[in-house]
Amino acid sequence: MRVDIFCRIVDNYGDIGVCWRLARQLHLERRWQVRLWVDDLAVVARLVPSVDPRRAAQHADGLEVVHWTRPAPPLMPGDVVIEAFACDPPAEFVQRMRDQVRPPVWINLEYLSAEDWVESCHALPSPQPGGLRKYFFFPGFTPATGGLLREGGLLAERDALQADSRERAAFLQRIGLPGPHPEERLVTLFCYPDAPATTLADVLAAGNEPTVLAIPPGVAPYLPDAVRGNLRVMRMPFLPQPDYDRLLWSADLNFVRGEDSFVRAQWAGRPLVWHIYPQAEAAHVDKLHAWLRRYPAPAAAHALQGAWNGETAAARFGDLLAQVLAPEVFQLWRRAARQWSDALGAQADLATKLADFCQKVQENSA
Ligand code: TRH
Repeated sequence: MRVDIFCRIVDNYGDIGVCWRLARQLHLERRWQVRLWVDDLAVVARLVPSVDPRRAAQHADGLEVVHWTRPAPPLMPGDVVIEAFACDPPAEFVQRMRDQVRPPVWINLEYLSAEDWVESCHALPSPQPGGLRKYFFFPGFTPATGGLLREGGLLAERDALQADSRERAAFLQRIGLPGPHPEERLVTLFCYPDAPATTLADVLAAGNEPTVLAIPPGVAPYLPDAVRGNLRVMRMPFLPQPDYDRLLWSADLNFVRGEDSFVRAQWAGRPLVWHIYPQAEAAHVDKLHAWLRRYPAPAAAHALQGAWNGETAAARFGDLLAQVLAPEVFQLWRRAARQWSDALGAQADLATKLADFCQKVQENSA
């Protein structure tokens, strides 16, 4: 199968983060020939250093990467067209889709949500001008949704790293985080600017357990790279995606955000705190609570997520954090996080479901 994936970078890294993983998995596990259209190659190069932002057409990691310019290059559509997050492929390309004797299967890959309505909208067709049909594909947390991105060998690789403390130490050393001594707790921090990260650092510094807080470039820039009380703040480089996954697996607690790092932290099987992407009319609040209704963590860990997202004052976040870090609560959370990951891991993954779905639609239209 030949697939065109369209990715428009709205902001940050989540749009390309999701598209790149999907593209790679379709190529590696389904042997699909993938052409990925992206409107901002500089952002891709951040995640995938082998991509050259100055080249309008290139191959990287087994994928064809095309700069989605306006006007777009006049390429012929393949068997499947996936537009990520309703990004609207160019009108001339859609016209070429219409002109095919057998038009491609057209998918709109939607944003992730744990809300119940997702199940009833997943896989619905939407008629388009000129006889085309576009199918809504909704990622989600239940078997009746499109599932979550998860590569075939991911959980086995995670288990191997988590079981091998020497491998973990060598990995952390390689990415420039020497230390975490075996007795040090490792916390990672990836959040939006309005998170109460100062309170996080204060509570960790005043806590009983020595802690390393690893922060990627640009996040909470006001936190100095220094030792304070029981806290060591360490700036890390922006990592390639596979290394970012390994970092999440290596940590005891991960603060993540948006969509893709949020999913990856669930695959780490370790406690996570989610900074949700803010949306108009506070739509994100319902999304946060829909996920919390599914996420099996101790009550204080639930309340902590709301506080991190600004539902209560930063001081309340600090109190809740101190509560969840108490060893007896943290152990419960850690066990629940692993069980949650195992339960999700027993479901089919998004790329598999999407590829199977496209093949079925294609067969039915033959
Ligand atoms: O960067 P994000 O906030 O991205 C998005 C976008 O804002 C998007 O418009 C919005 O719709 C979406 O969130 C919900 O967060 P996210 O989704 O976690 O994407 C970050 C990506 O960056 C993810 O693929 C992991 C990757 N990453 C690395 O590869 N290396 C790193 O060092 C870090 C910190 C992240």
